[in-house]
Amino acid sequence: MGLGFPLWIVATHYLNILFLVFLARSGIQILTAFPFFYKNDHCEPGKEMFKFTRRKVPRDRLTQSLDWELDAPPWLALPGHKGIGIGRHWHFLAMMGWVLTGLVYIVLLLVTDQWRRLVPTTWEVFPQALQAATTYLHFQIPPPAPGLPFNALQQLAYFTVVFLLAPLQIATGAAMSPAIMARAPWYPSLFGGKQVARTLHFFGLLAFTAFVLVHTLMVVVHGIPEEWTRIVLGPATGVNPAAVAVGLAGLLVILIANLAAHALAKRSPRLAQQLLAPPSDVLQRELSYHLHSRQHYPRSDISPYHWINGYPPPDQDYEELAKRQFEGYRLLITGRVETPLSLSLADLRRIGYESQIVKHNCIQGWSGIAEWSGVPLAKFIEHCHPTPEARYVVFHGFDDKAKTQPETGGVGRFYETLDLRLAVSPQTMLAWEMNGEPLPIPHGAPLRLRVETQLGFKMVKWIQSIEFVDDFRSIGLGHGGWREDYAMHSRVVGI
Ligand SMILES: Nc1nc2c(c(=O)[nH]1)N[C@H]1C(S)=C(S)[C@@H](COP(=O)(O)O)O[C@H]1N2
Ligand SMILES: [Mo]
Repeated sequence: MGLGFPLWIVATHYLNILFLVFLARSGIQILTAFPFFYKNDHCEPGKEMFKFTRRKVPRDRLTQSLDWELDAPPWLALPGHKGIGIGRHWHFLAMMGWVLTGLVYIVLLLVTDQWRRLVPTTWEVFPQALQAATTYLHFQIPPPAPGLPFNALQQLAYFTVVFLLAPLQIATGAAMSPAIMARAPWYPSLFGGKQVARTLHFFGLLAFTAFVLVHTLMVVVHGIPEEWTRIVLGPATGVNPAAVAVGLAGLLVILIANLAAHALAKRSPRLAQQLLAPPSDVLQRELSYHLHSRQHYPRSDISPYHWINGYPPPDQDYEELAKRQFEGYRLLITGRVETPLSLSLADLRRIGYESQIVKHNCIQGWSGIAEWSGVPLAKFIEHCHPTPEARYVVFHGFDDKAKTQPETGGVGRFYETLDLRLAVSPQTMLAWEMNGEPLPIPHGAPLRLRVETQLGFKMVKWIQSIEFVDDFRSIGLGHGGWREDYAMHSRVVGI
């Protein structure tokens, strides 16, 4: 049997194009949220490997990472502008479709003899590929390799993309997940750390793009109507106008799908969040609830600079407290508890005290290592005696986002919710010290949350009160947190 294109190759090839387009465009959206690339996980301004902004990060005044998010052009990024929330939903949805397509493809390759198309079975492939390259450089088309529908250079290129580039792209993607990194800090180190993994992930995008461009060019060079017919019809030879039309229609569907994705994000970001997020929410929940944080970085790994996100509360009541070193601070505990409580920092310290040196991961892409000390949340919750109806813990900040981040149009005080299950997981704590000092105001004084398997926005700073609830839908806009309400993020963020 000749190694033509069976229908399943035609189908997986098409799905691959569809998913790669969505992956690339949403990936660009995500990376523009933090246009700096670092060679280590400290992300110290001025020490970038490269960056996509001319502006310089000031070191003499407070600056939050959100102020550095780019306004991504919608023709390039999905959904465009500052749309990382919906960009992530598209990225993870397309990722799941792409991985599934890839698995079906690989399994079918192996159970048929089609794997011979891609896997070279002789070292001769290298000199033959070189020969083919030379022929191309002389503007001629090399003949197919013996027994193959294409030449040795094509075979090598396809092998590299399927068996090296694609797995590497998945591996570097996983190396950025806070849940995976919290459970297995050695894993991102395989790539030289999270920031190097992020850079490699971006280079992977460039490599895919280069491959697609050259591959498309080659289809044109090898003779567009015949090659095009084969892409659609498989082993057919000659030119089939109907097949050419079907192929073009396939591309048109991809274009329309992209336009529809933009329209959805623009008309109803909320609907986009609710339609697109559920599949990857399942994955994020699995990771977050089953991978427990066990990070113990040495003190020498503490970052010399730690980015912030969220500006301190500008209100008078908060400033009064800060002026007195938070002496009068009382943490209020309300909701579904046997008795409401009001605790001072000294009270909290009597409940428990632990330290942890861990890596923080912001959804925008930056990281930083610090030591955080305070009371483990599991111990604190025991002390609060929540009633059996309590299912979620809500953390309310002092900061009114209408004042500290007016450009989003969001209102109300910052808040986030945790499922009780996640709340009692290891290394989740209420911290009042950072790097052995009282918590600095920009990092959340007097009290902040640490949840080490999650992205940074879950870790509420400037905590004013903690509420146990059986349902979070009546709080804020009802989606489980301020960033879920206004930035369309998912409520559980282990990736
Ligand atoms: N109250 C409050 N907490 C907050 C935020 C905020 O805006 N307000 N931003 C969150 C985000 S997006 C991140 S990444 C972390 C950053 O923590 P850091 O500023 O201490 O580095 O805080 C989180 N906690
Ligand atoms: Mo963040």
